[in-house]
Amino acid sequence: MEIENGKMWHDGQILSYEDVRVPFLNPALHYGLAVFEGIRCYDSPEGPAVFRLHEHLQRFLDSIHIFGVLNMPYDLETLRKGTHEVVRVNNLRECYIRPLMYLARGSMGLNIDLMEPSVGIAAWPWATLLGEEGLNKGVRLMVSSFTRLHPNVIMTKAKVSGNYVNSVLAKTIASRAGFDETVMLDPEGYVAECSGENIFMVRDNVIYTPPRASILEGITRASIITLADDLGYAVVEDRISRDQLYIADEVFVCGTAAEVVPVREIDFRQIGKGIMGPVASALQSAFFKTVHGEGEHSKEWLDIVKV
Ligand code: PPE
Repeated sequence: MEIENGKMWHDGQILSYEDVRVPFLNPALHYGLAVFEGIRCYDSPEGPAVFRLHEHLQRFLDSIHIFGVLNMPYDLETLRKGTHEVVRVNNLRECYIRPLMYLARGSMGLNIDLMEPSVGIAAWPWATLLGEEGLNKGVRLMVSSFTRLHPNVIMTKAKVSGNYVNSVLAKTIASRAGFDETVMLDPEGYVAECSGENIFMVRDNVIYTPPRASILEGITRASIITLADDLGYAVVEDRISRDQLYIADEVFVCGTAAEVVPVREIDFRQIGKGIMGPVASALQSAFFKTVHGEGEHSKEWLDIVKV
């Protein structure tokens, strides 16, 4: 499927992309007033399986609630049915799913109460974000000179499109400098997250990850914490400094688009042995088993699309 030839759900209808009319004078485009989700669907013996769809759609509604939009017209079940429909009409077995609520119509001022939301859900096949090689051999990170968002400037729990300017600034410099991703520090200088992933480190067989206050509460992150617990690892949510990352035995990052990716180098310092470590490897395997319907949590976490 060519991405531009797909069909999408838009305000309750299935349309081709070119049939969706987005007016130029729309506040979402001008001010970044939109909220999105990123969800993956994996092939499984029972059919296309959407990973933690309920949790993603709940976070979508939570983001809209945090953002303060009072006139969101769709509930979770409507969005769930729309998501299934998009996977079905595009004949997809494995894909990335992108719901977006955007303030499409109404006043061009800055008062969201004068704007009306529209919601679209698109889906397309999307390879793992940081590359197959990164998934196996590890990626290289740099610490960004941009600070991650302060929760009283832009709220980090909401996946608001405008927030991603911060991620784009950080990621673009890292890419131009030849790195795969960038680690962002919070306003106090502690490790927060990457431009599009949460981060974990391992030291003496204990897994550490930054606390939730200044990060996006990743659904992959929550899943990894559960899988780590199943495997008998202690997981500690604690502040982490950049030099604690440098001396970790292992570092790995995770997110819907990136999946579970080992880190082999940060700021030109090798991490651990410079290859995927045993903890990242065990968790990556458990994650892929689960999303493909073969894990202990598969039944609970996969929403099967009837084709
Ligand atoms: N932090 C940020 C800033 C973030 O954008 C993501 C997801 C995560 C953590 C991980 O969250 P979760 O997907 O629930 O485990 N980033 C999305 C967008 C990536 C993109 O490049 O676009 C994603 O992975 O879908």
